[in-house]
Amino acid sequence: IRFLTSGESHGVQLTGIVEGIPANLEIDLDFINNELKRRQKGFGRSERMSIEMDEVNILSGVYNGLTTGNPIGLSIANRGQLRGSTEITRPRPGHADFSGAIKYNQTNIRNILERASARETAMRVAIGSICKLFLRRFNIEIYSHVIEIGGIKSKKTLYSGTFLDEIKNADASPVRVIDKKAESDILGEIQKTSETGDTLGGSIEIVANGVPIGLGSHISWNGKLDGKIAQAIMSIPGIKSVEIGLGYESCERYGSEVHDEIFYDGNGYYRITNNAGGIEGGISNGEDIIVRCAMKPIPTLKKPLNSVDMLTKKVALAQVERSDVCAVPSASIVGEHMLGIVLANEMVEKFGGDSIEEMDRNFKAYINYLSSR
Ligand code: EPS
Repeated sequence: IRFLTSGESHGVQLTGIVEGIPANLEIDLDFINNELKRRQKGFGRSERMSIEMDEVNILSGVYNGLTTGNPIGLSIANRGQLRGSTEITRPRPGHADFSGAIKYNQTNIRNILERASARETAMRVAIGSICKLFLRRFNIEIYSHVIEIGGIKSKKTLYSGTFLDEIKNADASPVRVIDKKAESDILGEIQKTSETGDTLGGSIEIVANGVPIGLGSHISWNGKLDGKIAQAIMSIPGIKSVEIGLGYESCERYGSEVHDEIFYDGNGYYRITNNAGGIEGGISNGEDIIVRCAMKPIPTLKKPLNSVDMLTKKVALAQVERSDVCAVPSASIVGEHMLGIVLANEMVEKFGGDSIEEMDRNFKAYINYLSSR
């Protein structure tokens, strides 16, 4: 599966093409649009989110509600369009502004920030939704929740198979935090931060349930599933670290406290811990895949940091744009979709996929094989 997006934050529309989705997959438009709505929510987003009503248009590759195997063309209109705005010459520290303007030889930083904007992730969610529908055909589901914002931590972190039902319900919280006390402290902190003109980051946990043993490979560096996931998640704007399973914490423990012992009973192999986050040697091991990632605070500050006017070379305050105070809840939705795109790609690679029927056959044969091991 490969995909491409185009579009600027305040341009006419976002455009996407995804190739490699097998033929005869049912496309539920309401599901895709609901995923787009989930990304738009979250306490701390800018008023832009009350302007946008993200809805996808399917332009090609789907006929009578089923994929045809052709590349799928998609668009999402921007309501918040901008025409004839003034030039921006004062880069925001932490944004793509400075390096982008130099690299692409642009005097108007707007030409950089319009594409660097996380608006682009709306199209990734549309494409990821198609991948989620596809994964659902094979009983793979992806969920996420926010585990920390601005240093306030949810008590429910380090998922190890025990509270999936609560994660499934994270949409009920305006910040996608499933610990009520942390949720209320975080809401207060976002409100306070917005009043002081500052911004907040946080961290997220994403869980894929139902992934079969054997996606990814140990045989070459670029076939490793954890490597592919890390790249996909790190590509989400603002993400600064990615962990699989126990992640960083595993470097501080004995091996006997990290590795998940293997057991067998009449129903097959099982584990009682999942510190590996469902991946060993770059290969899925049948346990839930657990990805955690940290997002830095948004670089656009209402109370701007020091910068330099790149036209006059004089000291200046950074550009102030309308922006979000905190977009961590939205990033968690984008994370679900980036993980979905990676896993969908691995499923197609392993089970060959010109049509869903062909994949079903291959998948069933593999499940039979597993029961013989
Ligand atoms: C963004 C700034 C804000 C966000 C935007 C990302 O937009 P605006 O500058 O128009 O207020 O709302 O996010 C989206 C539009 C979106 O759909 O997520 C930025 O600078 O990255």
